[in-house]
Amino acid sequence: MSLRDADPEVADILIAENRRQHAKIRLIASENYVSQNVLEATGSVLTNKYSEGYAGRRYYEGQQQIDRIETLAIDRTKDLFGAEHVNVQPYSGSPANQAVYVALARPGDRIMGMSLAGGGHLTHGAGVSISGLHYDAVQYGVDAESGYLDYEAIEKLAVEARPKLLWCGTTAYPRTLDFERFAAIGHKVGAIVVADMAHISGLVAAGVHPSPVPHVDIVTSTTHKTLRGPRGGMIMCRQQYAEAIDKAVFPGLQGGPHNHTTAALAVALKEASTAEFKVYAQAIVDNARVLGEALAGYGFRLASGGTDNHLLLVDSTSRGVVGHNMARSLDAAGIVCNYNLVPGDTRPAMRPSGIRLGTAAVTSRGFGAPEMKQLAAWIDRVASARADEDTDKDARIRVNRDIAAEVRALCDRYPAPGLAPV
Ligand code: DSN
Repeated sequence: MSLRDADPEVADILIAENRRQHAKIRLIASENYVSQNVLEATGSVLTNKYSEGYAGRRYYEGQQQIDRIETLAIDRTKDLFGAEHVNVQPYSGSPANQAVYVALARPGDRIMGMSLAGGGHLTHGAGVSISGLHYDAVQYGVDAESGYLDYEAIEKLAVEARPKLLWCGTTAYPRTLDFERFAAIGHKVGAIVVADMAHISGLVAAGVHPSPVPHVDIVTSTTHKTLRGPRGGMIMCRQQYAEAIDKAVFPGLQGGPHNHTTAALAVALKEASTAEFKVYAQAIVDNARVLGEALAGYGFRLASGGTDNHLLLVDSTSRGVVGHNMARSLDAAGIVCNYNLVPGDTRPAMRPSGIRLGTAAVTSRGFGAPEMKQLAAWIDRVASARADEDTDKDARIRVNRDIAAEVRALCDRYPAPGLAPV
């Protein structure tokens, strides 16, 4: 019996989400469209298997194929990134980062990472996460004026704080990270240096962003952002930390790995090692730059003045619209993003000044420079309608609805990978 016959309620939701993903433009910087082959591996019989432990050392029998797939994913990660040791079992990025704490720190130890407001991640020491609640977290941010990381200030803070772990890596920073500099700062004060390259791992794989692997002690990543794999996590480390990391992931934090995800990751890693993927990653960066330049031309202020990577932080108050309202209106116009704090923001996180835009997903659809300029023009129209006090609510709804129809027409010309035809 098909899913449609057995459970029409769920089938309807899946179809509606497929339609939404087709008909709207995805600018959420942490999302992407996986290939049909990655989807196929994700929805495979490997979801049926328990396999606590590691290849050759499991607590369940019947691991003949599971050991093969996990070893393949590990070997492909090592080849792609040049890592000494790899663990592909973390369920996602936050559990991967949590495993680093479990392996290498004790509750109460001092750790240092980038603040959420500055563009870091919750797990880098934010007060509301275990990383800030259970550890003595010292936080750095970006320079409020320039929007860039200030490595001298970070070094000064590290010398004062002498953290056990120094985190580098971002979720909302549009510029290249100097991992060599971070490693030098951390090692000078005796810290273990951890790079969280979740957002940029696809760019790193393609050589479009410098790799942290040669410089830092541990590298964590999600697998579903620019890397364009299934939702999951991974940890790479120097051999000296291998045993501690593996023990922290299992049995420290997790039970059985999600083998269907491991299989899909192996597929994605093979895709990411191709010449086509290098072209794709370069196009992500080129698209972000073109989108940024076009938005700046419409008077939007960009954090740090532009981008080197896949994302832009746009201060929408520069066009008279707070981030939350901008993101809501854009969604009504068929353009999906998230609202975000910008450097030096004095507004609360739920009503911040800006939006974050990423080009990984639209580049997977095949968008290029002309579509980026079109996108900027739509974003300008949405902002104008939202900011104009003479535009009443009905007129604004009409503007957004008109743009949504134009967006839909463009999306019809660029079907997204992996989606069923609509
Ligand atoms: N914070 C998520 C993002 O960047 O969207 C990832 O964890």
